[in-house]
Amino acid sequence: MAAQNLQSVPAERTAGTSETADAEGQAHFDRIIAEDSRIEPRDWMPAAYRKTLLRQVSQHAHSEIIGMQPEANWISRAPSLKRKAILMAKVQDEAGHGLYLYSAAETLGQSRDKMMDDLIAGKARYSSIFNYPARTWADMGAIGWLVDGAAICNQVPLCRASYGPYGRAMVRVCKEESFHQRQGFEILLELSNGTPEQKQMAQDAVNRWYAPALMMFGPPDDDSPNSKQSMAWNIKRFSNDELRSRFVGMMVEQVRVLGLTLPDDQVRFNEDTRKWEHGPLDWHEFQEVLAGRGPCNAQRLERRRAAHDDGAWVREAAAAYAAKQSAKQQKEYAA
Ligand code: FAQ
Repeated sequence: MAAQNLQSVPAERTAGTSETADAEGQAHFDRIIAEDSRIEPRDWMPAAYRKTLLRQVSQHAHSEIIGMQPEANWISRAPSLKRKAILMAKVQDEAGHGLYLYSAAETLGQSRDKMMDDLIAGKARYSSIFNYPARTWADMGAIGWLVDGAAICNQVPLCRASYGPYGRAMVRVCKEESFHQRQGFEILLELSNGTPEQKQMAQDAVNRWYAPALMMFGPPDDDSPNSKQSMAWNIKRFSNDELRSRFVGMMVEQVRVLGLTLPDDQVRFNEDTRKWEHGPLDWHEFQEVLAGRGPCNAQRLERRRAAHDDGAWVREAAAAYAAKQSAKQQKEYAA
């Protein structure tokens, strides 16, 4: 992991009140990036860096929250008490990830209320993958194995992201995602070793989630407008295609242990490039999902809005309690 940035720009420089201050801030920022060290919230940072991070971190937070829905759908229908308990724990973990990420995004100067308003107004992005339906219990396995697997592949390098609060949040998120991936793998393994119908159900789920999971890594490098700059700023460490190729390599090994197959007869290791290759993906479908026209976009947002409305009294109660505690503390300090 990159060394921590202990040396920060003094407060008067961070305000960026003069051109000199900005120039000094920029020089400090450039040095931190060149040293592969960390930018902290108190540091001066270019407006475009702040904007990019806010975009990525808030989208990531929204993904975790919306991502609870396909699995929450199966909590009441889990095949045993043990499976129900495990699934509930996993879905709760995703809520926690949203919490860490919204907190990290808040350090960039955006309020959580504003981020939430953008999400429920349909103005904010979240991962394409969560707009696909979870049709059978085997989908819980496929989501854990493929979706959490893709998330780990994408997010382990983000533990070294140049923005301190994001990178640190990612460390814990990745640890928890590893548990999620194993639970998904184990569900598929059990189904694969069950009756022929159960094995078929596992294979069908893998067939349905494979391509959307590959598209989670984002558009091909040639169509990825943000990658170059994000990599120059040490936010992203690898390109979308590079991570997608690594993911395919991981899945090729694991699917054999599962006794299943990947629905892609063009997967191969290219000896010349030393990279895994896969068959064509439907990027038109990806763009449709991003435009809000995926199979479950409307349902996911509607559910999120309803949950937000239902939770209003909890937020009000929590705010009233916090205000009371703070007033009590002030009184104690004054005494
Ligand atoms: N879905 O130029 P790029 C999880 C957008 S968490 C929707 O390549 P960038 C855990 C992109 O925003 C899953 N939109 O963009 C879990 C941009 O649009 P904009 C979420 C996408 O940022 C498991 C445009 O396309 N993970 O799974 C997607 O350099 C199970 C051009 O793209 C993260 O968010 C997409 N898949 O690279 C939870 C990881 N891909 O903003 C519950 C952090 C691209 O300019 C259950 N994020 N777009 O309007 C990242 O690593 C990056 O943001 C990428 C995209 C790689 C997603």
